[in-house]
Amino acid sequence: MSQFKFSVGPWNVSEGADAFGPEVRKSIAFDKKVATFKKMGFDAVQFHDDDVVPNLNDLSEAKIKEKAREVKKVLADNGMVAEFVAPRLWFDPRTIDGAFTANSKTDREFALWRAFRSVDIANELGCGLVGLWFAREGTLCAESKSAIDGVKLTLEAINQILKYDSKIKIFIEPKPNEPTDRTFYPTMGHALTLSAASIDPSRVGGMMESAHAILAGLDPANELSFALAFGKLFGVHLNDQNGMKYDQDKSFGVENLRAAFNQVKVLVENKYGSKGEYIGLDVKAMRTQRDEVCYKHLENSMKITKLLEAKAQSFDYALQKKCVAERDYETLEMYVLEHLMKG
Ligand code: XLS
Ligand code: MG
Repeated sequence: MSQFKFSVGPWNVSEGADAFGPEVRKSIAFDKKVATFKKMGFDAVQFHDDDVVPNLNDLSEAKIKEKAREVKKVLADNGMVAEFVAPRLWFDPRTIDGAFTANSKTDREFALWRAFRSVDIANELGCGLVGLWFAREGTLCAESKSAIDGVKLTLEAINQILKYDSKIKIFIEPKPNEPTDRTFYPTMGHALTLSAASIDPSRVGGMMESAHAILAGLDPANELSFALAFGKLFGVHLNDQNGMKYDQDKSFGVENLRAAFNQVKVLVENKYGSKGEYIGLDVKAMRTQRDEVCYKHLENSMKITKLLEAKAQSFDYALQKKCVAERDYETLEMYVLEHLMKG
């Protein structure tokens, strides 16, 4: 029996378009996706603000809340809940040059308006958690912004959100680049520094995405451990990445099995999930997947997580203790590999 509850966003089941080619699969209606997620064993859905309320820029705050309540009913009808709501601060023309760090004051005000609406939507969905992935908080040309001012502007925005709602919790999802050339917040260390500097550090934590850590040249399990050490791991996006290139959002564990095991093991050992946290997936089906098999990447990622969870639960800690005492880490390393390769 898994200790984990799983969550997934509707964007994980996409039509397969990429930067070099158009859509290859049919669109699937949101309520159909939710029903399938439930059948697959997911417990929660994670959202961008406009996944819940399309075209929210054109709606009143009251209408936005009303639409959010309709989605909450779809979730409830399927026995599902919401994990978090993330403002999509990278699509709108007013976020071309960043959101909280945009050079235009009116663009920064728009970004804050969207962040406040994500708080409203999260409250209507009953999840109380807002996710900030700083997609364009950085520069394409280093001289276009001051990184120092960027950090201060972002901190001010986080504080504004914390003041807007005295209960909302925020996670920051660090990523070193893409779509921007250099972000101001590449690692979990940057995320938790913003937390510590905020007006309420207890309500600001981190979300670790495996591929983002790999793109930063870091070890995902150690990024998790850094947040866990401070009791600030509010979420995860487990996936995988084949080296330093564009963000591939590959199925969890398919490229770096040892690194995937280390991630699951640190989550198991630290009872991740015992305070209501979810194993979130942020994975894309290969563009080659046909419509009939367009959920396979989610099924595979969940299965690999559970298989590695069983490996973590059957780990020989007595042998680990002996090898550490004898400082024989080669034997320990070989044990781990044999443990993973054993049927
Ligand atoms: C990018 C982010 C994005 C959403 C959800 O990796 O995870 O998918 O903002 O956080
Ligand atoms: Mg992600």
